[in-house]
Amino acid sequence: MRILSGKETAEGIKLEIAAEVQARISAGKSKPHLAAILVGDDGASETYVNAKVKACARVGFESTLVRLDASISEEELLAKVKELNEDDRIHGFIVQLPLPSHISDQKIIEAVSPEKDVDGFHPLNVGRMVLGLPCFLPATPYGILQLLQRNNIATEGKHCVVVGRSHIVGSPMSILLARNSSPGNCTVTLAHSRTQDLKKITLQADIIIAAVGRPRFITADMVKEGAVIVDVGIHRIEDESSKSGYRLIGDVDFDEVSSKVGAISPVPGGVGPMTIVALLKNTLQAAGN
Ligand code: BQF
Repeated sequence: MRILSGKETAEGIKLEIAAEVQARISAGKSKPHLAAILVGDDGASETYVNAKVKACARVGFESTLVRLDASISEEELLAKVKELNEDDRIHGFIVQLPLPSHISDQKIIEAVSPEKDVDGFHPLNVGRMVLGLPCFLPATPYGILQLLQRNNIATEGKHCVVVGRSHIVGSPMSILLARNSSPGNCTVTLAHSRTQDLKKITLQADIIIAAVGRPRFITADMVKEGAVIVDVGIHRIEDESSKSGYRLIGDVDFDEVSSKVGAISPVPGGVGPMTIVALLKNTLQAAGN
């Protein structure tokens, strides 16, 4: 069994990005500049935003973190989005999700200028993705494509079962893997919570993308011997032996699945670091030539 280390793969990509930043600077161009809006003080969201800011520093990007109180109105947040849309110093920005329940995620997503939408969540970018036109790809599916490509996982003609149909992961992943490109050209099944006889379907998969959002949902009896498993899940479980009091696990029961499969991405250190690096790639793209 091979471990698909997102951590190592992402390190290599970060070196490439850092070199491109240096080349930009030598050519008298600006550093790519990513901004992130964080609303409220949800612990996990803070961790994710901090990881993005740190990654920017690692590759020589500028970054700006905009922290706003959880009680901010939708109108005030829209005004901040408009401000970032109009700020020429910022090439791309994200609004960390989820937002407090009194604010509409969709309304905020649609307010972000598509040219600065490095999360690729704006309907214009989603539509362009579906059509195979140039766009910002959503970071997690983009990161997974990079993980497969850079670890030489063959996808052409393979049966890929995506479990989970979220707008951020499952749905775009199914579209990207079905495209006539590389990685791509998969026969894709998109399974979800209403799928009947899921095990019968996952047992046919050459590649499983586990993005259901349930801890250890994919068990050994559900996977074909030699299959490639990409675990998108990220769950905190109590762990008294760890100094934080918790540890991270995925949507796949790694301990029982790993001995049966051809390759598997771990949690942590799998898809997560690839998501961050995909955001960096989008930001570099947003900065232009
Ligand atoms: C790792 C995310 C659910 C909901 C909103 C590295 C990240 C995670 C894990 C990270 C995620 C998950 C992010 C690891 C960003 C991925 O070493 O395993 C990095 O920072 N992520 C997010 O911004 O919003 C989320 C998951």
